[in-house]
Amino acid sequence: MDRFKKAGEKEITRAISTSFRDTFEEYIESDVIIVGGGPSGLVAGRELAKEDVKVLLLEANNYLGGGFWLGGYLMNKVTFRDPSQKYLDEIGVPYEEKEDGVYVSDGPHACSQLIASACDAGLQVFNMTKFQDVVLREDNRVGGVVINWTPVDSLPKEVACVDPIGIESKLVIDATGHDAEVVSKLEERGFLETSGQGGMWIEESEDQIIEKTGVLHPGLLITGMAVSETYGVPRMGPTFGSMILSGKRVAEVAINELE
Ligand code: 48F
Repeated sequence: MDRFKKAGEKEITRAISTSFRDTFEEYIESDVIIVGGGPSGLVAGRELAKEDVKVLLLEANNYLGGGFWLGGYLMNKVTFRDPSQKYLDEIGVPYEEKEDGVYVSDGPHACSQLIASACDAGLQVFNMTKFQDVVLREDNRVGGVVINWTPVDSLPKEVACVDPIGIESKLVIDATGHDAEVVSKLEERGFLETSGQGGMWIEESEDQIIEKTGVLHPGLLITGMAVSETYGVPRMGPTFGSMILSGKRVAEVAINELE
């Protein structure tokens, strides 16, 4: 058997730190920052990266995927209503038709394949990174985000008083799901008012989410369940077609905005 090439602690640590530093420096300024790595954020990231947009996705957890690993009630089967299953063909996820126009995939397979295809397209990810606040410019335009490492941000202030940092972008996309974290920072400042989602009605909800996906405030776009929370769309429940198509839609709108 071949022996590993000689390289010890200092080489390994230097490789990690220089590589991280180079990437970090490159993404201090991006075209688009996506906050949240669930299905809508990942699709948006993939679509933007495919068009050579410089796009950074921030995720508070170590793992990406948000609610896309499970399909509801801890059952790991994810559903897609026609025509959203066509996106699964594009990223190579197998599925079967279980009800008329209702397609089902394994959650872990669909989720991991979406993550891989987004990274393959060129999406850059900072995980364990928590969005804290917005950067605001003239006329209250969103011009970036304030971030900290998740473990630091989660400690009580008395234990870890560590200032966050700001990174800049032309556009920010809120893909934080039910939390709608970026939107809520603008609401706290009185720039807009959200409604919170309505009672469950899957058929109505999915179409409304796509319709209302897009620009919410100068510099800020919204996608996925953040749309539902912002506009008071009926609760959607455990299906994912509109998360996929909302991610696609927000990427199209972002590209128009950048032009
Ligand atoms: O919740 P999530 O999957 O949002 P989504 O893309 O999809 C919603 C569905 O999964 C499901 C549903 C419809 O089927 O109801 O819930 O709209 O992913 C949101 C991601 O944002 C991250 C969070 O960890 C998750 O991975 N996130 C939330 N707050 C922050 C954040 C924050 N402050 N900073 C960084 N990431």
